[in-house]
Amino acid sequence: MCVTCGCGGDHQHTHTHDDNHQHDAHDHHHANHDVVNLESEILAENNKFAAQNRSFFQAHQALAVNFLSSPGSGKTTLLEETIKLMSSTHPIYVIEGDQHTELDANRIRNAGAEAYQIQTGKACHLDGHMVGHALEHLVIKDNSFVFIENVGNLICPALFDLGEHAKVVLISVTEGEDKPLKYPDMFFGADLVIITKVDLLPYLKFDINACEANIRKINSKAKIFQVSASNGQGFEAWINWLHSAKAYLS
Ligand SMILES: Nc1nc2c(ncn2[C@@H]2O[C@H](COP(=O)(O)OP(=O)(O)OP(=O)(O)O)[C@@H](O)[C@H]2O)c(=O)[nH]1
Ligand SMILES: [Mg+2]
Repeated sequence: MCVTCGCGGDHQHTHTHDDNHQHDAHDHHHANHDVVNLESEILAENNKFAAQNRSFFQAHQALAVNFLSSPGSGKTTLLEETIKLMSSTHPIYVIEGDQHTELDANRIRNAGAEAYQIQTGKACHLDGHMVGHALEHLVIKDNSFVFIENVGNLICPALFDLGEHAKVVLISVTEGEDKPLKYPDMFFGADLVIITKVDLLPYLKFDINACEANIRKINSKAKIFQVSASNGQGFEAWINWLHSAKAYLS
């Protein structure tokens, strides 16, 4: 997680070449132990905020969905098209997570939904605390949909419960069918996996059956949809899934 990869802001520490030479096996043992303890503390703290968010969503009967993928898989585009189809009949709010910029929140506003942008700075994932703050900036109506677009990253965001009802993991056809095997934590936690940009399949060597088989090796229960935001393929199944998940709340 971020403690290990060094992108966690407050907990960041850097190693120099000289430092590495001075470490002996004993130091490494202690360092690893400290890292494990720190990871546990961070995740335990996160879980408290996630529980608060979960209570908030439940009190408002708001379906909260956490969208996860590598950068550029099509999270914002999927949300834009979803908002265009649903926002006239359902209140939709989007919490956007990116390291920098307000670009995705602006795209969501242009598509017709309220959005709040979290800029994570050094951190490579959203956490429960950040999402709790974002919720203070949105006046969430009852019976709504709250979509949380996580920072594009297939590793760290998998570890952080945000209090969401469902995790939707996207993988685009340009990424390679091996990604579920290389980043198993992300795919293991998914309630739904959406294979995106399927309109591009005729131009690629991507083997979609192999990709689905790889997802199944990691996660035998998640639903898998094939979707294109460019030509609308798969959107009916996706929107139906959202409504079913929402109905399950009440
Ligand atoms: N051909 C095709 N292109 C798509 C599709 N969905 C998204 N794209 C393109 O993929 C690129 C990235 O899409 P985004 O929606 O910004 O991806 P993202 O996952 O939100 O990216 P980050 O927020 O940076 O992680 C854009 O150029 C989109 O137009 C699709 O279904 N088909
Ligand atoms: Mg985006």
